[in-house]
Amino acid sequence: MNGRISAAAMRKSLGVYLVIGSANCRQDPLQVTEQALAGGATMIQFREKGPGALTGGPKLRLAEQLQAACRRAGVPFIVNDDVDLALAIDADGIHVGQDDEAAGRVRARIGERILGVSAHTVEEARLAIHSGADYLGIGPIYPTASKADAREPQGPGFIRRLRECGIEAPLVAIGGITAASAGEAIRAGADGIAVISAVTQAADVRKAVEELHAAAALGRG
Ligand code: TZP
Ligand code: MG
Repeated sequence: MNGRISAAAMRKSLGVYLVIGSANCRQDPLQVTEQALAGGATMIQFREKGPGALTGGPKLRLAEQLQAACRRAGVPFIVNDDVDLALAIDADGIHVGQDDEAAGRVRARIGERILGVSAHTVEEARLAIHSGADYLGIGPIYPTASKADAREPQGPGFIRRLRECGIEAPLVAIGGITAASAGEAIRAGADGIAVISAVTQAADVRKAVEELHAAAALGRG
């Protein structure tokens, strides 16, 4: 990529954003990723956390496999909270939470790669943008079983509030989102939806992504 990603391209890439790690999957994570890409997933985040999460060489090898699948599909590959790994494999971007390496420091280390930052308040959102975030992750919107230390669900009203406060940055809703709630999150002002379990736990991964796309499209009206 030449230069920072544009807001328009970023909004498109947030459409149906799959967050995935081996602890979330019932099947092989590479197969889940490939099926999700076949269903039209617009961006993939490698988030290797939780019980039994891989480290070291096995983590690196899985990252490289998922990255290769994303490259074949022409979809950005983002690494969660591991700048060293993101730089080692030349990932398209990195996502950090409020308890991870500070966004401004990460921006300085990753050059023009995509930077996503989780924000839970209007102030955190403003600071993240000021620090060089390309997009904000907002959530949990609904209750989630996929993140042990998740905060209280904020509801789609919080997305609306961010927009009312003048936050125009590309923004993705995360936490408990399913095809039944995707439209509501989009109508509240999100550019896209990020999911773990709605896709990784689905019996038919490809169909699950297609249904999320359809629900989000309905929300866009
Ligand atoms: N950050 C906020 S909620 C969440 C993360 C990583 C988990 C989302 O998982 P699910 O299964 O889509 O609720
Ligand atoms: Mg984190």
